[in-house]
Amino acid sequence: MSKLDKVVYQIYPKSFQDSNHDGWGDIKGVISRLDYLQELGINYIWFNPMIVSPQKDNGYDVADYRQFDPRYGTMEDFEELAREAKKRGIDIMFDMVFNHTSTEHEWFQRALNGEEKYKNYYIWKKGKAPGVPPNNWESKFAGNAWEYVEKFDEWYLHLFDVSQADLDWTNPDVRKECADIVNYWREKGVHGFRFDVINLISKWSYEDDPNNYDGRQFYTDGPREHEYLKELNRTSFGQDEDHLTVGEMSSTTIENCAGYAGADSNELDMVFSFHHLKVDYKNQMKWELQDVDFMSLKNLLFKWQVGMQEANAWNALFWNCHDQPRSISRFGNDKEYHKESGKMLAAAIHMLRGTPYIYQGEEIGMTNAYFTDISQYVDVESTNIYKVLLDKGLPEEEVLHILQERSRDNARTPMQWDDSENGGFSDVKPWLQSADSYRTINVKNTLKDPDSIFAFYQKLIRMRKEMPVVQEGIIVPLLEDHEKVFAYERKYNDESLICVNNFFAENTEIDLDLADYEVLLGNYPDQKPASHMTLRPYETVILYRK
Ligand code: TEU
Repeated sequence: MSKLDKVVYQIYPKSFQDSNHDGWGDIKGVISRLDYLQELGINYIWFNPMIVSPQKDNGYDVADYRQFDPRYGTMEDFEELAREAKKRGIDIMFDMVFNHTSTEHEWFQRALNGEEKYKNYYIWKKGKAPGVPPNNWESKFAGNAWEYVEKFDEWYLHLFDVSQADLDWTNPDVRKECADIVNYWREKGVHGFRFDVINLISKWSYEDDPNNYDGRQFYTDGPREHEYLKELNRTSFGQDEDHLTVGEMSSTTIENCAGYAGADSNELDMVFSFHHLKVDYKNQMKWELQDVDFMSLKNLLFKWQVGMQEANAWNALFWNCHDQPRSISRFGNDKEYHKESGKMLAAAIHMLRGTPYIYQGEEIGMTNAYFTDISQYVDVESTNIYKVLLDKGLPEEEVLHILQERSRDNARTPMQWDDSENGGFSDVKPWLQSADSYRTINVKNTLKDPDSIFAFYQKLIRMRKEMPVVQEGIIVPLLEDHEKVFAYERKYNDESLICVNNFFAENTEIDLDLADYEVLLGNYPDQKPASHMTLRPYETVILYRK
């Protein structure tokens, strides 16, 4: 199975490297940084969408699935990128956004013009009464999820921004269009695909959410999900032996993911699930802060690891992506223990069973942006919620604090290459300003330091490439009741690998039968395996026995 030794690196192209002095990252910029990625050792790059889009949601509002947005470059640039990447043993994964299109997409425009064929590509309903939407569902980006179109006296569904109209997957023409798009990119040599919020494409029904919540129970993991994914697999990427696919699953369950990413289910290779990234949400609410609930974090990671293993299904492993605040600021300590906690988080996730994803800048320990003014934010979700929270009566200071912790822009600030202005991302003002930390946390400094977070990631990646126990070993949770340590074993034939991780800034003790193990890797120089060990702040140790 080809996915076993893969490590995927996610590039947010708008923020990676500008080559033509417009403050906007581009394909040529990526090409100029491929040597860096080769040095890191990754073998796949997932690109967030670079196709034509009005950028209301940074490319997740697609206006043309087959053309690059000229701000990123041309098809020739892309072909050069693919060639240059291949030379370095790197494959390419594209993001397919099929739950919705931009309202500027030709299909939606033709729908608005009254062409029945295209109107049927989207989801339209009558209102409950004049001026009253069809139901009480809420958009993920705040406000009601329906928009009224006077011409039809009907409302269209948008689970995300009002400019992102949901496609109607019950329509076979829509399914065919999506498969054709995947096939178009396959012909261009792309064999990796990430499917955006793909478990929202099949809706259950359109009734009111009785709990006055956002309605997700009626549009998540719907009745025809597995059927649609099997069909897409059959009619597109499944025809390539060497494909790599991952579905982004919103509020899903292990039972459903066992199908989405089951070894024999002919749907996808793996899934992103997000339960472990909500352990600092108070009452499950993204915009209500609480400290990380470490025991929930542990339990969720174990539950998914063991649950997916029992189902013979496969996880994508990650702490970061373009929608999440930076893990080092969230689960680590981005000040006193920057290096220690950056490495610990890396080991904790990379030794698990599944395929690891590294989000740009994670490998050098990039931190949250710590913006102090709303004018610094660009993200539509952040700017919308800012208004909503102010309207609710929260003081501005508190709202800004919430955004510092939760805004998606924390992940989207420019990649930090060096300590020159804008961190070497661009020599003009970037579309989103750099985080101040670029002055010290940057690639140039990192590469000078043999003991860097980057060097640690290189070692973890090499271990996955070389060690069957990392690729295929079964997972066994350890120290399940320990309140500070996340520990587990991977077993493969006679081999055993144990990874222990202290998630706190204080020393803690562990008792494990480790006397005949050797230390493979750790973030403190002098750890000795023993049946009783003291782990220092954010210490990680990877131990091995054959
Ligand atoms: O995200 C799906 C999604 O629901 C969340 O990650 C979302 O960004 C956040 O939790 C809302 O609170 C995907 C993409 O990754 C994201 O960038 C897009 O904005 C979204 O779909 C719409 O296409």
